[in-house]
Amino acid sequence: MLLRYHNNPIITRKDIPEIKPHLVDVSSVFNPGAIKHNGKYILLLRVQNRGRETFIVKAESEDGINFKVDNKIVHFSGIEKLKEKVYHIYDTRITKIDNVYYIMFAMDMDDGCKLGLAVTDDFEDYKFLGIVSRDDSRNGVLFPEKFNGKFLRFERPNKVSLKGGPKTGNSIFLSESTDLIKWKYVKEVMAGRFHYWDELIGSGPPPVKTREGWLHIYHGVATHFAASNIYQAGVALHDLNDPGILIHRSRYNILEPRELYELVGQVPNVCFPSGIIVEEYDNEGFALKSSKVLIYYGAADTSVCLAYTTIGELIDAAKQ
Ligand code: M1P
Repeated sequence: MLLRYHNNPIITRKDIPEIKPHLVDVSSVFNPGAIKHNGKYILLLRVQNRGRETFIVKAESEDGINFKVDNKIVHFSGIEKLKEKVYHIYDTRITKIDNVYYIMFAMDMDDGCKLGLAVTDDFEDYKFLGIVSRDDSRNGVLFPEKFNGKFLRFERPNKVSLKGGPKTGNSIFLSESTDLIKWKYVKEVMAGRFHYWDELIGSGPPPVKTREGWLHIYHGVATHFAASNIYQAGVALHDLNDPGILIHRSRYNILEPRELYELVGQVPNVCFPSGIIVEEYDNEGFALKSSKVLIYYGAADTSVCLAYTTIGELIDAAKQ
């Protein structure tokens, strides 16, 4: 039900400028975090070079479609002080809380994949705040407001090992924190539905506040096909006061690999939603049902694509 931008993909490897020595003739760009800052659309791209090393690069746009990619790599200052080796940083999710932007991402390290957190107020200087998960975890998304003085996030512990593949997971947890650094699980909020489109799951972009609940786009992976795992997007609604309560969850996916750029690439059959921009909120901070929504997603772990919808359509899809 999402409407693909007719000229997808909007960013490919060819749009990444040469940033010596790390990014020269890059292989792929995908899974961006997204947010609007000072009226501009910002993406934090995951860019891979031919060594399969991953770097984060910012892209900026006036219209959400035509992006200019920076000619420098994002540096999270302070990360160099970590004693542990960080192999890759990837899959950023951006949440604005009290006028600053928090960026949560996955970090591949010797003892698995951890969640990392950084902060910026201008998308020029970024400060690394720390490793913010003890367990192996990915797809951490912060809520844009506190609940009874506590920060909340959804995250997806990596407890499932696919044959021949990296560790992944089939349940999304709600976690809480008072300082954004130390987190504890509150409860499992969603589990994979075996035999259907979302056997493995993970949150997509950060949740959006609507009058009908927290709108939560997530990715689901169908694993019961011999040749390939199929990554799709779906949507759920959670209780406004207690997001640990799942109210609705879409029976059908809302975006699945159909176009060539989603079917073919570094990892075939992948639509991986990671960024959302909602254009209109009411004066109490709820997304308007009529608001246009831009969803940015990685296609086949190779390029960045855009799809449109509205808040009303997403709510209807969650209820189906
Ligand atoms: O290759 C598809 C995706 O695989 C992983 O997804 P998940 O986090 O659900 O396990 C991630 O590596 C993701 O970046 C990638 O797009």
